[in-house]
Amino acid sequence: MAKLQALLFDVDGTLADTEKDGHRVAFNLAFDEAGLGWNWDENLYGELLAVTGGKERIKYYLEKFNTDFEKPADFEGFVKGLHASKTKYYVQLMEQGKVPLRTGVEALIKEAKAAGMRMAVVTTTTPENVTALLDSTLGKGSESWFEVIAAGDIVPAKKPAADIYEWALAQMNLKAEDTIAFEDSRNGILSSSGANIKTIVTINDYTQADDFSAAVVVLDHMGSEAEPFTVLAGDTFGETSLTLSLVTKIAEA
Ligand code: XBP
Ligand code: MG
Repeated sequence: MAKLQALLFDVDGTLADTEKDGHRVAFNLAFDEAGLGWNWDENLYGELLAVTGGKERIKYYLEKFNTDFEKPADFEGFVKGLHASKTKYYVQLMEQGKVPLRTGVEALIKEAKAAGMRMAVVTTTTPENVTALLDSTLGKGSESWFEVIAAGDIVPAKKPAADIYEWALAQMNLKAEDTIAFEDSRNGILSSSGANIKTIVTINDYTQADDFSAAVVVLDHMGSEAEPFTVLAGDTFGETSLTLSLVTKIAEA
């Protein structure tokens, strides 16, 4: 790498633990509203995370875990409507401040912003969800700190395909080697490394057993002075939190 020029952040599981207490809860509220009687408990949701994207996840659930469900004639419309309802509930949950940022995330983003480092969001989730999370955690309008929000259906093939990262790089007119990605899951790192982007992984309960052999560094979280990270793989040069200077060292090593 010549010089680090941009930080590319995944959202779900990386910036915040949105899956268990955000997306999963919102799906269940939408299922209740539609009178479906479906319930995605924490264990089942872990299995459903094999597939990224909410609409795709609903279809996967019906293919694999609820095969008796009689699909309505307009199945695509049904899934789309259910997913729109889920997004409405998710945004409400974020507005209520139900999900905080993970350790060290706010500090790194604020430091990068102050230093003029370019940043982007690269996620499979719906754009409204990104806005809602950033508004509720970093403050209204904080989305504008990110030059590009690569999200949702912007590319047809979601993670683990590399398309969303490649799309973000093209938008920013950057090469993979000028950037570093932050991910939390196997599907995420398959996507970022598929685009040849060095990736720092912060694991979570759902992803701790995933294969992260493609990561340059694997941590339990980004760390802070009060709560140092634990290094699970890779070299963090003796440091204990992901400052911009450490991220730059990792990226340029
Ligand atoms: C995130 C996801 C998303 C959310 C749901 O993956 O899998 O699908 O669970 O979002 P990643 P939508 O962190 O790898 O981007 O319901 O808005 O699609
Ligand atoms: Mg993720």
